[in-house]
Amino acid sequence: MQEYLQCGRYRLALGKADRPLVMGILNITPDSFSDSGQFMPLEAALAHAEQMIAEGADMIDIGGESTRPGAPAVPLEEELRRLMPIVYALRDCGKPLSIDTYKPEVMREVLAAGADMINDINGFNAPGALSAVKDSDCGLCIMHMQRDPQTMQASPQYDDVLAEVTGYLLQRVENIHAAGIARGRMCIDPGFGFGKTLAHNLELLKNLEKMLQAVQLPLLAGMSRKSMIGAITGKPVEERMAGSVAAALMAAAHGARIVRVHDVAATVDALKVWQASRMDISAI
Ligand code: 7PM
Repeated sequence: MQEYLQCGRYRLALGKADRPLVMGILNITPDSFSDSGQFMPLEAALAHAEQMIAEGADMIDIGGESTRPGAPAVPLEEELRRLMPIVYALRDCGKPLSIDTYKPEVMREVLAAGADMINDINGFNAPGALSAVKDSDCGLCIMHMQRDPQTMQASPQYDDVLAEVTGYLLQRVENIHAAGIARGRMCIDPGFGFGKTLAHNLELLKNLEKMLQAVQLPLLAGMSRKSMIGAITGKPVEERMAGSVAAALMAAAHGARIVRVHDVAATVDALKVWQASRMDISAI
């Protein structure tokens, strides 16, 4: 198994004995501030990023388009208008910047501005996505999604969710590699909640190591505050921190090397305790 992830200006160590890296979610879509209807002011976004870094985030994931189930697509110009000032303002923050986008034009712009990783919920399937990332040294997060954000949660169906998601990721990794992109730049993501029922999500979570065994690439897990946590706990989105932390720990225990979370401080604490409990006390 690959022990590092090449990520633009950074080569991230993902050692097996260590805890997973924590990717802090910086959401700049209007939905995250439902009362205003405005997108997040630049100062608020920067303050949030700095806070997550102070809390121990290893990388920052910036999303300019809501991928909430049923959400309408955001036009290219609007996505760039939201993202670019933040990318410029944060590029020297000392942590790798990941951009959550599936649009090749956005990939090109943010990479030219200094972004280190492209996190594509669409698995780099858009025409032009691979050529947009090829000539940089950026990291790629390759995620599985069934159908698209508008329709994915209507009635997700699989004969064998683990085999189908694993097979998809294996095939994408092969295609992306064949396009001339090194495996050392790639990580995979089962895409929790992206065209999956609770049963599908749990089947994937319980079997992450099988997926890792098959694909042999670092795995990123994103369950933070998602409806699967709400379905298990019966809690609304603003009360899902403890459930989300538990999910991040379980993903770590099943071999995830990066966890994508909103609640950085709580997750880092929990992962430190998890890590400490796995090793000799003299090593702390
Ligand atoms: C509204 C609802 C906004 C849901 C955003 C979301 C993942 C991701 C997202 C993930 C990777 C969220 C989602 N989820 N990228 N982007 N993996 N790689 O809950 O699971 O954060 S967006």
